[in-house]
Amino acid sequence: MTRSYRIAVIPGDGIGKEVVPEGVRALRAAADAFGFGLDLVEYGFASAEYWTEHGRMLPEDWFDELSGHDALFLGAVGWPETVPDHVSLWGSLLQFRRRFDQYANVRPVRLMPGVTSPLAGRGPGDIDFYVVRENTEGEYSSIGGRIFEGTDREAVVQETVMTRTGVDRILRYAFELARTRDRRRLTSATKSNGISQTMPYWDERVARMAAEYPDVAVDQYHIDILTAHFVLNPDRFDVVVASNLFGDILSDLGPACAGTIGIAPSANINPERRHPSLFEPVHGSAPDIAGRGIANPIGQIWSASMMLDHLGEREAAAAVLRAIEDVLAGERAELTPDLGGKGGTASLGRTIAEAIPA
Ligand code: GGG
Repeated sequence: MTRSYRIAVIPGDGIGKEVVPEGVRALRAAADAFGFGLDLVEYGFASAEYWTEHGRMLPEDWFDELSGHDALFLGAVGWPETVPDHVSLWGSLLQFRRRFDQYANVRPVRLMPGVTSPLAGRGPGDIDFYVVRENTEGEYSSIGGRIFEGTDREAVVQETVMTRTGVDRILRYAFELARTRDRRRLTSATKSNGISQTMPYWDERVARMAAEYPDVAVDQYHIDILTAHFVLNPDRFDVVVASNLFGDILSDLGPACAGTIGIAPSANINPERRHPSLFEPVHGSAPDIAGRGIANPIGQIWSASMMLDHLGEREAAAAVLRAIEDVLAGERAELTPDLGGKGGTASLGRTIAEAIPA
């Protein structure tokens, strides 16, 4: 065996703990089938349990510890009963994205065979696009504060930060992705009619970069009407590039239009490969269904496929995705309830792993 990858496995909270083992099962099946090695190191931090024990989400040496891995494989973070959501997210996932400069959050949105879209008359092939979300700045700046707390004059401010470097590099990533696609179309999410400083700046940078990509057709929509078009005309989109918050919202709405958020994967990429990239499903920890064994593991398994692709295991990545497609198109009863089936997390995960060719 010549190739081997060291992967940090971080289940996190809630259904993260249930779907991550299914992602790992698919990874192991792919490694056996395609002849590469895996050194999987599981970490219990970035979870409510860790917070309860240590009063923080991550150990002090987390950056050095995780830097030694080829990639990070995360489930979900958030357990509001124990830790306020902004504390858990800023104490873990957002630290990973920032410190490892994972500035491109790539989220495919695809109506898969066998999955029913809630949008009338849509079938496989009708919805197939990417949301490319800026992942390190924008509305998620953490700059702000409160004054006059507890008085009638109580006030709170939070700033949006867009840097030229930050905007240009995510736009370039999205333009380059659009170039690899048949339709070569890029849509920019804006709100420059209402947000009068940052969004006009975003639009200016889009226009400037578009001149470098004459082969890519570019349009832009204000975020409000863009969400309507996601529902009414999802076939219009190919690559959608958006700021941190807009991208977060669009990448939940897109998969919901394509049947279920439960299957949606994401890759938090450091394109320069100076740091490990992170792979996680789009969904969160879902406290409402955690512990019931019915969470859909496909978002996690598809994220495993994206991780393999990033590591250069292209055939293995394609085989995992094909296994997902085959199972989705097969026996309905095996699927989890969000897909109309009667199956559970582990049984669906096992079925997909067994469909990865040996
Ligand atoms: N698996 C993704 C996850 O745990 N998401 C929690 C969440 O709320 N994320 C917000 C974000 O991605 O900005």
